[in-house]
Amino acid sequence: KMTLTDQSGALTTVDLRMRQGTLTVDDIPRPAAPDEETVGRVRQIIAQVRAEGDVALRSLTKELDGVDPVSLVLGREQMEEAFHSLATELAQALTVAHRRIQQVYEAEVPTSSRVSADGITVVRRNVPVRSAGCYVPGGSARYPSTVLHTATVAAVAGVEHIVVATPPSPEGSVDAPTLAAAFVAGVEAVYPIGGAQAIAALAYGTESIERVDTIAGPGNLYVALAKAQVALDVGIGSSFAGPSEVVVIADPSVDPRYAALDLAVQAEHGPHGLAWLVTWDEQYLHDVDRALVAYVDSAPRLGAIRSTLANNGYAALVRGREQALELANLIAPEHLELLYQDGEKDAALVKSAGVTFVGIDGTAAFGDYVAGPSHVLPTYGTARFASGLGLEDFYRRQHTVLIGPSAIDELGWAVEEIAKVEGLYAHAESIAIRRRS
Ligand code: HSO
Ligand code: ZN
Repeated sequence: KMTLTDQSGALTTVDLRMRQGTLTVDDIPRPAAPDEETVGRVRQIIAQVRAEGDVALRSLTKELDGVDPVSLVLGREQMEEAFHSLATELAQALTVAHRRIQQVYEAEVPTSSRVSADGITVVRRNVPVRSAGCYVPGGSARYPSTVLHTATVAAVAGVEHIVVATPPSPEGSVDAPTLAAAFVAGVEAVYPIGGAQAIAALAYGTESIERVDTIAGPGNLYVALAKAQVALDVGIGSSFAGPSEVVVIADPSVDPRYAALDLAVQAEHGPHGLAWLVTWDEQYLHDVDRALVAYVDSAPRLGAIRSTLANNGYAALVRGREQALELANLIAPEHLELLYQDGEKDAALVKSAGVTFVGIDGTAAFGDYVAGPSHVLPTYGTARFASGLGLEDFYRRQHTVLIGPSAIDELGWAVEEIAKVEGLYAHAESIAIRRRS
């Protein structure tokens, strides 16, 4: 295990400079796994929604969110009205963010492929799912940006029906910025329903809510557990977008207050986030830590930041860039910042991160809103094998195999050989009969 040396400031210091041998994934501290009781509660909620539909959605929302939804479905007119109610700057900001996300994904639309050899032609097509449900978290913040960062990707992928579920506002509706973002992104309906009950409704449908083919978007523990439980019935994507995480690799070429704030950026999503400062300069580590303490003391979201930092806030002292990147790859964070001069060439050495920001102005806040790539990203170390939300989350890849007249002569023998060794005689005979006639 790594030795956690002290927690005098905001971050727990980890000194890796003298460490011999390479670090492994098991050296990285991770938050604890969910308990059985929560898993069971989620199971009950899903069963209740499946059994009672709208009635369950209303009573669970009353019980868990403390509000009565004014309506279970909000339509395009309400979204449009919300959009026109916004201050011009906000409406423009949402529009700019939407346009940039759209540009990034339009450039990524894959071309279909076609390969012909030995009498067989294989065609690959990307077929969008018919409908997608975007889950947009609520809680202590609201997330119009998450509407854009999910629905826009689905729309570029060609999904015909896109809906959003999000926890209700205190009035039992959905706040105007979130509704407006849904308008901008071309969403068909917004449901003021959150948590496991929303996931159940999207997966199985109710009287008012049509079931979808795939669910995208981040969520809290309840949402994550609910997705895992409905995964045989609906697409849930491959990455786990849980509490926000950031690793900031920085050195004295950057104002320590920048690094401190960038740690606070993801920590303020709290309470279960993860924030690491990684540096090779001991004095700088203390400067950032001090700047972070100074910020946190007056921060509006002090509670969330503190709880993230207290549980999962680390400052690692490393020998240099190489060890910094090695550590970052093991942490496999949702966001990685190379906050120093000439970071660009190091970016190629990053293997495991949801997204990497390079440059001294490379705050992940750009990515959360306007950079373009979806901010729905793998957390909890899943960046080791998963990617951020992308077009693939809304496509099925399908192959069409055209067997031409010469294939029997050219390849039939190979099928027979392998079928025989596997002892699968019908397989072999389906070819043999054709070769004989
Ligand atoms: N940092 C979050 C996304 C977000 N930030 C939305 C602000 N609003 C997960 O990447
Ligand atoms: Zn954020």
